[in-house]
Amino acid sequence: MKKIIAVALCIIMMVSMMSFNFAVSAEEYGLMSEVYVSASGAANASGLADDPCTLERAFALVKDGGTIHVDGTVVVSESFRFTKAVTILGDNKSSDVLDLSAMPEAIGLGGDTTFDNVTLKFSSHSVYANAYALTVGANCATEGTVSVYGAGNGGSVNRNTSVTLLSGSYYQVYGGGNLCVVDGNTSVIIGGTADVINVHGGGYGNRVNGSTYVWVGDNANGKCNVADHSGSYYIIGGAYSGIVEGSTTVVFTGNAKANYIVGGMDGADQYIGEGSNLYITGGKAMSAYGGSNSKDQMSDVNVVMTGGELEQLMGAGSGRSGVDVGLTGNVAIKLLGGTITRRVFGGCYNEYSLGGGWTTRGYVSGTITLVIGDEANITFTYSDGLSSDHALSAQSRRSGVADDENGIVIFTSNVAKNNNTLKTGTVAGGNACKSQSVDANVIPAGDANLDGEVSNADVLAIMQYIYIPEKYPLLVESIADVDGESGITSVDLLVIYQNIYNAN
Ligand SMILES: [Ca+2]
Ligand SMILES: [Ca+2]
Repeated sequence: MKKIIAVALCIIMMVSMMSFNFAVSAEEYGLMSEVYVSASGAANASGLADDPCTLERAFALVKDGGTIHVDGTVVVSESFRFTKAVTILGDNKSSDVLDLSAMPEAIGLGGDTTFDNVTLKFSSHSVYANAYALTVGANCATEGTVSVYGAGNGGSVNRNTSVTLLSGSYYQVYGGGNLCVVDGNTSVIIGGTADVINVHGGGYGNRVNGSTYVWVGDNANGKCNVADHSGSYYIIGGAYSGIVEGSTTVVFTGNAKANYIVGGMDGADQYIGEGSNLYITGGKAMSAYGGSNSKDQMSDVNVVMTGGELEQLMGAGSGRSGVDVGLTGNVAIKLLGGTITRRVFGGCYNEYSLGGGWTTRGYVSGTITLVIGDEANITFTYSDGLSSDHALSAQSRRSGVADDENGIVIFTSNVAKNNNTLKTGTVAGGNACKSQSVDANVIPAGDANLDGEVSNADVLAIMQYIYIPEKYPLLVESIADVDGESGITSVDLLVIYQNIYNAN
C-alpha cells in the first residue's frame, strides 16, 4: 500500500512539474533577449541581427527586460507604445537615432527603460516613467524639446520613482508626476553631461507620501551661465505646488552648475512634513536656499556645505515679487568648506530694489544656527559696485523685521573666525540688511553636533561615531577630540560627559 501511495505521489509531482514547465515555456515561447531594429527594418522581419525589424515588431518579439539594438535612424509610428522593460542601445549616437517625434505629446513607459549610445529625437514631448526606472546613459543625445516625469500624467503610482539622466538636454525634469500621487519616494539623478533647465525632486501639483531626492553632479548643466542673474537653471529639492509628507533633499556636487538651488519647495501651494535638506559638496551656483521659494515653510531646514562656490547662501527661503516667504521651524547651517563670494544669511531672502526699497518681509520663527568651519572661505569678492552688499548674518536679509529672530553665528575655531570675518573687516549688512554681532561665538569643545552647546546629544553623537563611524560621521572631528590624545575615543567621551555632569 505504501508503495502505491509513493508511486501515486511521484506521478502527481511529475504532472504538476510538467504543467509548471509547460506554462513557463509557453509564456516565453518565441520571445527574444536581443532584438535588432534598423532604418529599413520590416514589420514582419525576424528581429535577428541579419533580419532587423521595426520598433513595434521588436516590442512584440523582445522579452521583458531584454535588449533592442538600434541601427540608423529608426522612425517610430504614432501608434507605437512602450509596453515592457527594455534596454535600447545604439552603437554610436551620431548615426543611430530613435525618432519619437511622431508619437503623441505624452509618452508613457511600460517598464524599467534604459537608453544608451543613441540619439533620442522628440518634437515637443513629455516622457512619463510611470514609476518605472528610467535611465538615459552617458552617451546619448537628444533633439527637440523634452520634459521628463518619474511618475505618471494624472492618477497615482504606488512605487518609488527613479529618473537617471547622464546625457542629453531637457527642459523640465520632475521626480514625481504631473498631478499624480506618488505613494513612495522620488529620486532624480542628473549627472554626466546632462543639461536640465529645471529640476524638481517631487512632481508638479502632486502629493508625494514619502520623501524627495535630487542629486546633481559630474558635469551637469554645462550650458548654465552661473553669473547670469536672469538665468533659469533651477534645482528644487521638493515639488512645484504640491505636498511632500517626508523630507526634501538636494545634493549638489562635482562640477555641476546652476543659477538657483532650493532645498525645499517651489510654487504657491506647498507643504513639507519633515523639513528640507541641502548638501553642497562641489559645483558652482549663483544662489542657494535651504528652505522653500514662494510660500512659507512650516518645517526645519538642514544645510551642509563642504565644497563648491556660491555667490550667496540663505538658510531659509526666498520671497519675491512682493510675496513674503517665512519659515516656522529651526534652521541649522554648517558651512564647513567651499567658497561664498558675496553674502551669507541664515534666515530668509527679502527683496530690495534701488528706489523701491524693501518689498518683502519674511523671517524665521525658530532658532537659526550658522556654523562656520576652518575650511570655509567667505571671500566677499563679488563685485556689483555695492561693497556694502557684502554681509554675514545668522538672520534674515532685512533690518527691522529680523530683530526678534533667534539667530547665532558660531565659528568652529578662532581660525575660522579670523579667516572669515576679521580679514575682511566686514560683518555688516548692505542696503539696510541686519548687522550681525559675531563677538565670541566660537564653538565649545565637545559640541560634536555643532549646535552651539555641549549636551547629551553630543555624547550620543560621539558614541555612535566611535561604534559605527561610516554610518554616523562627525562633520568636524576635531571638535570631539578633547582629551589631548589624538583620535576620538571613549576617553574623549568620558571627559565630555564629566564636563556636562559638572556643569549641571
Ligand atoms: Ca551640541
Ligand atoms: Ca582624543
